[in-house]
Amino acid sequence: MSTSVRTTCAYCGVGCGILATPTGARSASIAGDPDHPANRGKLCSKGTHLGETIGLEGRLLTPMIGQRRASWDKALDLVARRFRDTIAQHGPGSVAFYVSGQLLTEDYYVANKLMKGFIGSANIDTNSRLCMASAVAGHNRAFGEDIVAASYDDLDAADLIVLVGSNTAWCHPIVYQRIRARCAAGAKLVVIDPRRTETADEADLHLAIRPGTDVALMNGLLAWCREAGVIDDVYLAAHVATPENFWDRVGEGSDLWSVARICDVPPQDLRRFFELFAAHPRTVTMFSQGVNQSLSGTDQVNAITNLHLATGRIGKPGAAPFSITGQPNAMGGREVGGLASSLAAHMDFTPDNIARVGRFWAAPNMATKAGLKAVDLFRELGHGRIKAIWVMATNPAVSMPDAGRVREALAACPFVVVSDVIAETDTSLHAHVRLPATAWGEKDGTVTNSDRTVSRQRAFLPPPGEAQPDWWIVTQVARRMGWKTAFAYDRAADIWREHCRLSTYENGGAGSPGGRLFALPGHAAAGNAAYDAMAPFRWGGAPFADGRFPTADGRARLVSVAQKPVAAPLANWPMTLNTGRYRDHWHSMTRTGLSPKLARHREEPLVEIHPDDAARLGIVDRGLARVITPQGDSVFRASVVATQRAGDLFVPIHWTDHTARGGRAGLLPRPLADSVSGQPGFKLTPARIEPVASAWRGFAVMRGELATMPDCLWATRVAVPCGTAWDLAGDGDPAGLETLLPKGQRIEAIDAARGSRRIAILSGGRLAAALFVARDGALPPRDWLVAQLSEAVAAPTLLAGRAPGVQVDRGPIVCACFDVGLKTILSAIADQHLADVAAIGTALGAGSNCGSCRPALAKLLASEGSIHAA
Ligand SMILES: Nc1nc2c(c(=O)[nH]1)N[C@H]1C(S)=C(S)[C@@H](COP(=O)(O)OP(=O)(O)OC[C@H]3O[C@@H](n4cnc5c(=O)[nH]c(N)nc54)[C@H](O)[C@@H]3O)O[C@H]1N2
Ligand SMILES: Nc1nc2c(c(=O)[nH]1)N[C@H]1C(S)=C(S)[C@@H](COP(=O)(O)OP(=O)(O)OC[C@H]3O[C@@H](n4cnc5c(=O)[nH]c(N)nc54)[C@H](O)[C@@H]3O)O[C@H]1N2
Ligand code: SF4
Ligand SMILES: [Mo]
Repeated sequence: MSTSVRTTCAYCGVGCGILATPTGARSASIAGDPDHPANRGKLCSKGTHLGETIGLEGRLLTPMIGQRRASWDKALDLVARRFRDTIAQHGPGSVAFYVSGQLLTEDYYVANKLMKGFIGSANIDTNSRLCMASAVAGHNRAFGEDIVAASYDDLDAADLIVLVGSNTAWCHPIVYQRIRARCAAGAKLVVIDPRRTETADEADLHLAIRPGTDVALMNGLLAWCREAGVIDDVYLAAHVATPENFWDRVGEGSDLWSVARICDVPPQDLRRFFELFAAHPRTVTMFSQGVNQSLSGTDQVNAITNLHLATGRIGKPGAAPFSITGQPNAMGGREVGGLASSLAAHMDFTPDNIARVGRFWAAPNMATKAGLKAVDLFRELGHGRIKAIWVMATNPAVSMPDAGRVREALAACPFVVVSDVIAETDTSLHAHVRLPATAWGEKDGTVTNSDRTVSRQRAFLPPPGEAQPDWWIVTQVARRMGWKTAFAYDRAADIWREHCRLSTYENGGAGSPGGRLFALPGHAAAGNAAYDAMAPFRWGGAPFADGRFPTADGRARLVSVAQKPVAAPLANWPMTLNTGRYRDHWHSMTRTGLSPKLARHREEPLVEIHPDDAARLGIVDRGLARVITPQGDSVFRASVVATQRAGDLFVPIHWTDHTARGGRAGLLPRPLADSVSGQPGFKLTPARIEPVASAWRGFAVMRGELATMPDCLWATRVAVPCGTAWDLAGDGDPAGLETLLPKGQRIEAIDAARGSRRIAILSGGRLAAALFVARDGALPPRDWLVAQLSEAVAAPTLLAGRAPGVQVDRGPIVCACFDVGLKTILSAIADQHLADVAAIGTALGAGSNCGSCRPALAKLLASEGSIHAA
């Protein structure tokens, strides 16, 4: 019998502990680790279904040079040689690494060391630039070091939780459950988000502010606190440096009425927020991408830190600003210094730090200044000044702003290396060399979550094919570039120990010259067995409890920030485009796209639009619409919803050229970034939208994958049990699609009058594929045909698209764990008089496992309740 392995979830920065029990060569059962402090046994829908994503489908299993398999020796030699030659010819600034918060700390450490200490450039940036850079810069400005001031325990002690620009219910579901538990005990929840998300739905107060007006809101609150006597003058005098004229600047235009006008929220709601804030000293303000991903991101972060410092709500239980991180190891990346703007171990590029790190590494070529930040890095790539780039564990062709230009830049770059676990991504299409990395479940190392808790990711599956850990790949290249002893690690634990030693090296702690709070004392001495057995631990304890900050004078800083003028809508670009995440998908879907269960929550990329805008522009719900910005355009399916503000659009970031013909959010944002942090403003892009008519609609279902992306207006893929399903629409003749179908016995029904064509391909008596196309739009639901893919003998009614007899349409899936559809839930609520989420759980199972759908169930209950009350 297999024993369980304790590891950490592959997805978000909540950092939930997992017990993985192998059940076969490539399968495992997944459960929450009851002993992990981040989740105490719970998992959300994504974590729960990790077991569905550990097969070998789509994996890169051998090194590839171009389209040919290569030995590791050949591939590594080639990478080392091309980097060495490029550096010799054009200098260290002509090469770059673009890495990721999905690397483990050990991987990250060696990549950073190689670039900044040995190649001699700081051109290593990470996708955390797109994610956390504004929080890092804001922390540095306010506290003197990138310190997350809170822990999850603070949520348990808070009386008011303010979520700013964070769809926590979808993106950090287990933290959200903790917040809900605290609210059940009486804490208040305020959500500040232009969209009425499921997170906002359950809040005591939702402020649907005009996008990009967070500074005005927070400054308004600060000014109001001053009037209301909520400022902690004693704390300020003892622990905080206040710039000259700070209060005058906060006061400018910050009266309640002006702020309500700028933020476009009802003054009474604003007042209620201010009063809630005043009444609850134990406030946690948690923020993520609605704050960070802005051209004013750093100012927005500091508008929040200002509030907490000025009211003394920091360093006390239940009171802190809390930057919640996105990726599983976004924090570990910050700790090793993986951003181009930091050096290593929370040190920046001062001469003392450069000398110190150089001494520690015995480095021959220390970088002497910050490197190129992601947006600049890809711009320089496009200009031909970066001549070799190595991309690890990220998909910039999808996730960078202005991704169309990023693709062109990658295509033109003389030497592109991609380390990934997946063979074909939108980025690796441009790679000269592809290196197969071990994936979650196969790799071994550490990650740090949002609240500074370090946990082990442990292997519970053997590495498939020739895949190798990222740290191994990097050190092999470093050795081949000539730095054998500096990269002579045998195992991840060797790197961990060195990372811990650097964290305490010449580090007298906060307040001492060169001192920093980030330190991992005691861990450098851990032997291999201790590393393997390492229990989760949080570094930094409860920061700032003593009122001392890691600045030269030990004081925190208030930072003067002012709201940028809100631009009037532009003639050609009257709308603002917001981008973000779905509950059950992760980024470019290389993992979640494999799970039929996770696919069901949102099967297609939708553009959400307010009903007034839709009516004015002739856009209909479930019709197609093209979103256009100065950068590019992409087609989405329209979702007309009152949860959007009028004038705003929202699209998800998850679809790629491998999963859709449209739905490409990355093509749309501008390559503009916050001037302090370099983080792109993904949440606000001037845009317009227009309806798209199609001559026909259709779908395909098949065992396995389509050979190529259908060449039509709209095609989106979803994983289904035993295969894939495609939603299709187009102009012209749909007949071309038939060539995509597999070979086999073909049956078909054509109704020329109605323009409908139904084809099924049978193989060995089983359904292999079906293609249904209709000009009049009438198509049967595809669920039954999908189910036929799993049947040993195909039903005789294939071309009817349904079983003989009664049909049950479950509607879109709400609960991914128990596969319960919207229509099933609505009829159970009505028929069985279900009154609360728990009753739905008892009746249908929905919501009783991971809990990710509980906010959606609550919303359904509320809407049903209002229907019955009416
Ligand atoms: N399901 C799922 N979970 C994830 C991920 C995933 O891909 N899928 N990714 C992980 C990663 S890497 C990250 S970074 C996190 C991100 O987690 P979140 O930050 O919660 O997610 P987003 O959907 O990007 O954006 C959050 C919200 O910001 C709002 N917003 C937009 N503009 C503004 C504004 O001007 N002001 C304010 N106050 N709000 C605004 C958006 O409407 C959106 O609802 O999620 C992590 N968790
Ligand atoms: N428009 C818009 N764009 C955004 C955002 C937004 O809100 N709006 N959000 C931004 C944010 S916050 C983020 S974090 C980024 C995320 O964007 P990306 O980092 O580009 O997204 P992923 O799909 O997670 O890419 C991870 C890649 O690493 C591979 N991989 C997984 N595990 C490993 C491993 O162990 N080793 C190696 N070598 N490879 C591995 C996966 O197969 C995948 O190809 O997107 C950013 N882009
Ligand atoms: S909240 Fe969900 S996705 Fe995030 S770490 Fe926990 S189980 Fe994984
Ligand atoms: Mo992120």
